[in-house]
Amino acid sequence: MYEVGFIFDLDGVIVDTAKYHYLAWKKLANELGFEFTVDQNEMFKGVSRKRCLEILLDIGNINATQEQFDKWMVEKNLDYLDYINKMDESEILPDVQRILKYLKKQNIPIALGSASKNAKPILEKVKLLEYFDFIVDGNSVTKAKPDPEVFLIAAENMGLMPENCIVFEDAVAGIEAANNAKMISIGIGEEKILKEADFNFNDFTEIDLSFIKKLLNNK
Ligand code: B16
Ligand code: MG
Repeated sequence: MYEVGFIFDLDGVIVDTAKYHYLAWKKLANELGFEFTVDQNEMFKGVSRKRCLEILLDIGNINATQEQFDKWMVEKNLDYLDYINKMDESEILPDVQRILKYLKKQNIPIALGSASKNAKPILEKVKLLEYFDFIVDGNSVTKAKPDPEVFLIAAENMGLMPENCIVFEDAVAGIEAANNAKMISIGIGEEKILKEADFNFNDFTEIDLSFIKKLLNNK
């Protein structure tokens, strides 16, 4: 009997929704009269929608009233949802299903730990919802990553101690959150960016089952 659980971030780990967030934020920036670049979009990864808009308005040097702020949050999300609604299984990042299937077969609890308030519809769209025993997302938390709240709630839901949880993350703030939660952090993406992670892989194709088995048996 294993006593570990796995927590997956969503954007950048399971699917690449960052490109859709980018297009929706760029549209808003352009409407407000300034440019928003792909490089600037890097700052938005793993960051809550509200914080993203604050950063965007800083970039554009725009002072918004509360009413405008709320309106732009809604507008951006509606544009983002237009992209999400067109998603299907082909957008799942390489080999994510292989790892999820293996964990499911071993009866290992699986949770989602994402900052997104759209996590559930996205998992439904790409037909992965059934793999997840627990969904902890932007609707469940009050504090954003790097605060460990999202992952600690996932651990609590799985009935596990944080040190027995393993987190897959693509964002610096997410790795920090996992480390702050005293969990095992696995960086998915560039090692030089995610250097604080306990382990690093460019993507799931690099993760073989012997590595997962080792994580399972070390506990
Ligand atoms: P939403 P993750 C994050 O997802 C994204 O990386 C980040 O860019 C986005 O602002 C945030 O979700 C909130 O998303 O607007 O859908 O609530 O990486 O934590 O899965
Ligand atoms: Mg992410």
